[in-house]
Amino acid sequence: MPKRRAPSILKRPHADIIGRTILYYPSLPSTMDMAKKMAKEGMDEGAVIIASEQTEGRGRLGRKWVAPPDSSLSLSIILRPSMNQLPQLNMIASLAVVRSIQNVTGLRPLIKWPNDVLLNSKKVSGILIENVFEGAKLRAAIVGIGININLDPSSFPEIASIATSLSIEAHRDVSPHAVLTSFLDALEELYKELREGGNVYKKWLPFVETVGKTVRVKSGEAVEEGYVESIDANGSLILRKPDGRRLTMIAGEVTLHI
Ligand code: BT5
Repeated sequence: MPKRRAPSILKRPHADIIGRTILYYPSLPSTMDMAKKMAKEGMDEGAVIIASEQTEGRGRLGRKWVAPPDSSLSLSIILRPSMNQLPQLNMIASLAVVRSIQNVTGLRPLIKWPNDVLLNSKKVSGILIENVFEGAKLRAAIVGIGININLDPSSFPEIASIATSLSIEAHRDVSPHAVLTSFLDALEELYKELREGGNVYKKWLPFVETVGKTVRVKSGEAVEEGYVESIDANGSLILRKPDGRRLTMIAGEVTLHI
């Protein structure tokens, strides 16, 4: 087995929480697992684990996340929120991705419920949040972010028709470092707001493209169709069925805009 190379340690001296410590690895199976391990060992809140290459990058439900070397930003952040802040973590993470893309490229991304960031209706970023519990106590939330920077999706048949990258949409090379810095700044601002009891939901909702569409949503074995009336402050989808019934869906895949 190849020996894992030690990370470079970077600092953001001006940071209060996010990125006071940044560990940059040339290659990891997944930044999620390294961040989880470190969170269990007591690593500070806000630590960022970045990998230039992930050999087993993952999405939700064990799906694969494609991120060949030097094509993407792949990182996980250790946060220690309270239980009642958890529903808004996905919101602050996706909003921070949106803001960083806007800042660096001038493009206007949208959010597809629950966790995709889109440009021109194609996925440019995905977010994965995994919680670490000790008994019933929340020890940490690991926020994983993948952003396609210079990725060429046409080389990967499984995502060729659904994915895009910042360089494709901006028609130029995009600096991963610029996106990273802007993302960490945005996340820090939003996380502080969340901790101070601010309302992130109202800022996030206008960027969600799924509201007002007629969709098919798959959640576990269940498949539901209907009109998306709204998304509530916990991030659940409010679906109006053709028979008039209203459904609240906590998680799921929007597979089709009918
Ligand atoms: C996600 O899952 O979108 C969450 C992805 C999180 C990735 C980050 S990278 C850093 C950290 N470490 C990890 O190991 N993971 C996190 P989900 O909603 O389940 O979407 C997965 C689906 O997105 C796949 O089944 C593909 O269809 C598609 N996909 C895979 N790679 C992609 C890419 N690079 N760009 C766009 N779509 C992709």
